[in-house]
Amino acid sequence: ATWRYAFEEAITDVQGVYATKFKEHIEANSDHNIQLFPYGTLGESADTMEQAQAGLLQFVDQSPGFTGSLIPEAQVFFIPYLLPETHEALDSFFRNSKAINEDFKEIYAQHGLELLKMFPEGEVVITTQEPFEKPADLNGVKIRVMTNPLLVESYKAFGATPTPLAWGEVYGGLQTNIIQGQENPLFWVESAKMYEVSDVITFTGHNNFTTAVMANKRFFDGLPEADQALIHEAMDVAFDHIMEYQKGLSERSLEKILEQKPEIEVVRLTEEQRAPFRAAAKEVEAKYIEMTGDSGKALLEQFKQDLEAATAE
Ligand code: 6CS
Repeated sequence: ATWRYAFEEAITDVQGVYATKFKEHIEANSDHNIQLFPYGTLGESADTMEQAQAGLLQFVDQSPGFTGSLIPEAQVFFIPYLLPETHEALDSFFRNSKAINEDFKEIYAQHGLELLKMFPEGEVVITTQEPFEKPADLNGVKIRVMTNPLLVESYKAFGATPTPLAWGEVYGGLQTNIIQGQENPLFWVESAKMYEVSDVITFTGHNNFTTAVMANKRFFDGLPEADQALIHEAMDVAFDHIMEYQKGLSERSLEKILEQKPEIEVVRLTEEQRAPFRAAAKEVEAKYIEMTGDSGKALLEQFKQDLEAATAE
């Protein structure tokens, strides 16, 4: 059969590289074909999620940044400074976390989705027009965020004016000054040419961009066991590949950005400067609990336990 798989980026970006590896493994080991739909070919993230839930797509990559209103618990990824910063700890966390591999799987299943894999895409930086080093510097600055209620709370706690927008509106919004900043990993700042419409890149260390790949659950449940096993195997192969692929990716992307725009200002907030942003995380965590209740609270506890295990290694 031909299976349709949509993702939120170009074929040469992290989600595209992941999807390509998955496709190669499936096609090399079965008679099935995977048809890939990069960003823009089927609409925005919200559109492809609807298509996956309706069974028009068999696979979809949608980041929790857009899943937050459908699945409130998925907002846990936007509590600032929660995820570890090192590659090793992230790798271990995503591989071994019970919250991710069991608890979230159940939660997504309630929405007709078979969660297959979550993986990190890279450290998030903030791009702006003016430099900032403390929350007060962000007062009145409109920062675009993905359409995720908790991400809105994060940027409020950071002192900014958050503006949730679909991806397609970001470049134009920066160009016309409807927004003055946005957050994303460096590979995306480079490939989507965010640097053309931003003057400052700031490392705050507050997050890593997480994404999720899932299948339509009815489709997945109806497959023979051998196909289900092959899909899981291909997801594992793609995960290994993408973790390897990401080594040095941020550094390479920053070099390319600096080649294109040498005058862009790169700021790395010191630990001291990060302290008030770190402190804001408490407030955001409280909002998360408010929004998700007992289910979110239990998930966060498991999440923290898994993080501890991953960073202790
Ligand atoms: O900021 C966004 O909306 C986009 N960022 C990334 C890294 N991937 C896809 C997403 O649409």
